[in-house]
Amino acid sequence: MLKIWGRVNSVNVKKALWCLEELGLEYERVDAGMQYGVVNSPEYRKMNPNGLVPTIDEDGFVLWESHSIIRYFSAKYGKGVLWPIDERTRAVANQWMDWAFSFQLNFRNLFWGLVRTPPEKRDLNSIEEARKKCAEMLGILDAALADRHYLSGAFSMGDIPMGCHTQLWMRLPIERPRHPNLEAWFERLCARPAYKKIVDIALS
Ligand SMILES: N[C@@H](CCC(=O)N[C@@H](CS)C(=O)NCC(=O)O)C(=O)O
Repeated sequence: MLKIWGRVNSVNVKKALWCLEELGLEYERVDAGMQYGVVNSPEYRKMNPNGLVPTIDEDGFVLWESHSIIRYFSAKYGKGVLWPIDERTRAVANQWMDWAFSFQLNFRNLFWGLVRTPPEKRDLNSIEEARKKCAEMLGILDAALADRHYLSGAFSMGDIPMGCHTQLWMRLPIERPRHPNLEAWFERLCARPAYKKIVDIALS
């Protein structure tokens, strides 16, 4: 049985879970990270020496790094769907997956500042700086979506990481510039049952 460790409110865990759900795979999820602990136990560190989530164990095959997990399962079970067959299309999907980590570097200050920091401890300047930088970066995504419904044409693994970050961006109580193509893409993602179940949950 496929096992995955990670709390449901982790954006990187959501990426892996959304992928598994899109592929219709059965799995057992174990709460781990933050208030659940687990990640510092010797057993967990043996699997994932980073002490981070997510980690998967598929019949003894252990893998961590959310985007590597997405790529592995997409290649194994989603050829022609999550895993584009055409090399160039797949390269574009990979490009957006890698870019999501650059976005995440900026987005982290915004999300942690507003959601996981008590109001009296918030650094409002750093939150505003992160909001502006994220808005600017999302302008790049918006432009890329001007001539396509999904980041690499048809829906693929390339949509998963930024799809998860975009949900957080859209649900935060912040000022957002209009990004019509991004908003339309987000609506398309929201129409997917797996996205609704795993990704579009309350912020915490
Ligand atoms: N690049 C890694 C980053 C993993 C990561 O930073 N995970 C965070 C949650 S989003 C974590 O484990 N934080 C510590 C915790 O939850 O205890 C990945 O994408 O899997």
